[in-house]
Amino acid sequence: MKVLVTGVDGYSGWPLALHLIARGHEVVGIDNFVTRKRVKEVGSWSATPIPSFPRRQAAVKEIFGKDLGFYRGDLQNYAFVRHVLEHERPDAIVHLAEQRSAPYSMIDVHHAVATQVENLTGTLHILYAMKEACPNAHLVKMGTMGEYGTPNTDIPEGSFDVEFNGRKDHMPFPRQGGSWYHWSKVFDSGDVMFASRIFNLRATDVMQGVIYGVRTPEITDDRLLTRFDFDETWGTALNRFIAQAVLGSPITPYGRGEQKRGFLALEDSMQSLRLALENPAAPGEYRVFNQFDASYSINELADRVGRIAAEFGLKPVIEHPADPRVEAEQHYYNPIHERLPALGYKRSRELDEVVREIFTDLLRFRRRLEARRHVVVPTVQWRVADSGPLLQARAGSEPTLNAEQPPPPTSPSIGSPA
Ligand code: USQ
Repeated sequence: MKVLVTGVDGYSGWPLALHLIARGHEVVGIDNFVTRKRVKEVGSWSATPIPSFPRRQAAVKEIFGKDLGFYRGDLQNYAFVRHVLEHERPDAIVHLAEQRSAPYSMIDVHHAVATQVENLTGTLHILYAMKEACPNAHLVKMGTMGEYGTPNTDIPEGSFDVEFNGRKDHMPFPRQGGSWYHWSKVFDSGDVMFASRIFNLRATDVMQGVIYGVRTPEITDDRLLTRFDFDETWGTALNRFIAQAVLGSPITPYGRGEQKRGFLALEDSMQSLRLALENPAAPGEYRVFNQFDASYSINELADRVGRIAAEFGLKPVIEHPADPRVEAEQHYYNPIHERLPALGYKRSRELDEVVREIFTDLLRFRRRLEARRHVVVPTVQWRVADSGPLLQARAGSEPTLNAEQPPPPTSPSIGSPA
């Protein structure tokens, strides 16, 4: 199968390309390298050294003996998107190329707008280009478990039966995003669902939990490493906790630490996406997969990291800073996840073994963590509009809007000293 992966240079896109190539699929990628720029914008970098994309392609050729096709370009440019789809006519598209950080979207109005404009525009461009160029292709769209929020009920896979005032229907489950980023995914979901109906497209919307880990079996060489972010904006809680332990910095579960999320190892996320690709939705079908393995509270993650850190001779302390986010710090959480197991999904990695693997890698790259140790401390407050302390303190730059995107109309103060 020929698969187009948008965001192929990213944390998930890169190992997905390797995973598919290793299994005989043809992969073509798109990226504009905006994540590399934006991580720099907050003064950070990947703990793992990431080669340039041409060097990544050369490593794939050498190690797998296969070509990884690539287009450098921006999904904000419809002519570009249509050109790629017309030229490649892929069997499937895995759409990962979105601004993926909730904290980044909460910095100020400009980051909120950039997140939503880019994410929604890129998705709409893909939907229209699919209609014009490859209407039989299957879209696997990366959404997030965070679209549902944390309701006090079980969470179905996308939709549920409702009875109201004596009448019944099957309807989308209510979405309650917890950041401008999460809302962009909610709006995307509505657009993909609608497009599948009017354009008769095949679509799978993946509600993915928090991914952890830095390795998959295909990453056999340092040139094939995927990125590992640990700063406040781009690093997820578990990745950050391990980096904090390596740095001797306190581990920071926010607030009461009883926030629960669904988690999935990187390798199992690749397995899930491949299963979705190999078992496509029918024409006109919009289906939703809840993609995670197990739920943990943030306190459980912190405790595990602390326990496993001791095996490496580290003695981290756990501190609870006030929660900078606006979120429930204690809540019910029980999402259903049955559709992927029904396709043959089996969990292959346990949390503890992956945490040990991350420690092993991060200790190798400790000097890269040391060189950016200031970025692990949380500074952004979600409650205060336009505070922008993170950018002012660290970066001194405007958000990196994608090419062809006009600058925001009023952004003179982002990161500027005045
Ligand atoms: N948290 C801490 N301490 C930290 C960092 C985070 O307690 O130092 C807490 C947050 O307050 C939150 C939880 O950990 O309650 C998860 O935060 P996170 O930064 O690990 O993940 P999140 O912002 O939810 O976003 C990540 C990915 C995003 C993906 C999402 C899946 O960045 O792309 O969509 O996980 S989900 O969480 O299911 O929405």
